[in-house]
Amino acid sequence: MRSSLTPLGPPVSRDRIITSFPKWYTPDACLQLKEHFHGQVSSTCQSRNTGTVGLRLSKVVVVGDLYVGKTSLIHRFCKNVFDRDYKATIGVDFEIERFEIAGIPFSLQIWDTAGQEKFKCIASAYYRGAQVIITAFDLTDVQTLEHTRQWLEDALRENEPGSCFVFLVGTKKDLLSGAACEQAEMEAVRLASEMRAEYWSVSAKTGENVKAFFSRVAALAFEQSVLQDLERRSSAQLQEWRGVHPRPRRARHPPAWVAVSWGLHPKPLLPAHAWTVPSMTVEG
Ligand SMILES: Nc1nc2c(ncn2[C@@H]2O[C@H](COP(=O)(O)OP(=O)(O)OP(=O)(O)O)[C@@H](O)[C@H]2O)c(=O)[nH]1
Ligand SMILES: [Mg+2]
Repeated sequence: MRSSLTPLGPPVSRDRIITSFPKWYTPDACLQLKEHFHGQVSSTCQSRNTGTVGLRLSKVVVVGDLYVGKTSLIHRFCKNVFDRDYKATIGVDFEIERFEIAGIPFSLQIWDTAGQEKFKCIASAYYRGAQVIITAFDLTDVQTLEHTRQWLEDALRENEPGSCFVFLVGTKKDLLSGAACEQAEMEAVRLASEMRAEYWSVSAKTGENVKAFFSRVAALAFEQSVLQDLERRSSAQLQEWRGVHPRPRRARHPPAWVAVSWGLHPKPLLPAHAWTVPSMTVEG
């Protein structure tokens, strides 16, 4: 079954339809603990009053060391494939993924960047304007976790402070189990809290948590876009209203000294002593 609400292009596939707010991976490192869409967002979606949200693309940038599995994660989600062979990303690449969230069409533009040092300057040119930054590391390689701070710092530098949702994603979950997995996740959750990021463990190989993760990304980005759009429209309306109803100008009175010297003011406004002419002693 497919939804037919999208105004542009073919309808979105069923597994891209989000009706309830997707849950976090762990409450110890999550961006929002709530379980429902913001009330204002729900009512705006119900009345189909979401402005241009459905027509815009929300930019998601995926960064992290080479070989951690950024491309594999994106390909698993967008194409449902997994390639065991490593093909380094050269510079950048992107995919567009369409959703229907609370009945409204919404699209993510997911940028896959190269982890190799020699491509870093090409990739960093694409960080600007990100609504979501995903910093990926390999759960089996602690060094890649340590490097996520630097990747995040570089990506944030190109964006307005506080404007991006940040995710920390541990990849290749299928390669770890039991205590080793718990240990790796514990360290990652600690770092995620410091980075103010939401933490997720995923496997591109098995597909574990991949859809749930991107649904969460899409829902948070969507909600923020709707709220920002509402805010933009209400401030535009206010400006317009002010244009039609200009503020009454304050009555212009002449300054007090003019009023006094023109005799408009019955009494001097300054204290009496300020008006006293210094007495002159006439010697006789
Ligand atoms: N077992 C396992 N291997 C994975 C997983 N994800 C990726 N890999 C393997 O890890 C290697 C690197 O994956 P890529 O997705 O190409 O890594 P990347 O981060 O895009 O690398 P760069 O483009 O160089 O930055 C490949 O051989 C993948 O098959 C996973 O979830 N499980
Ligand atoms: Mg790649």
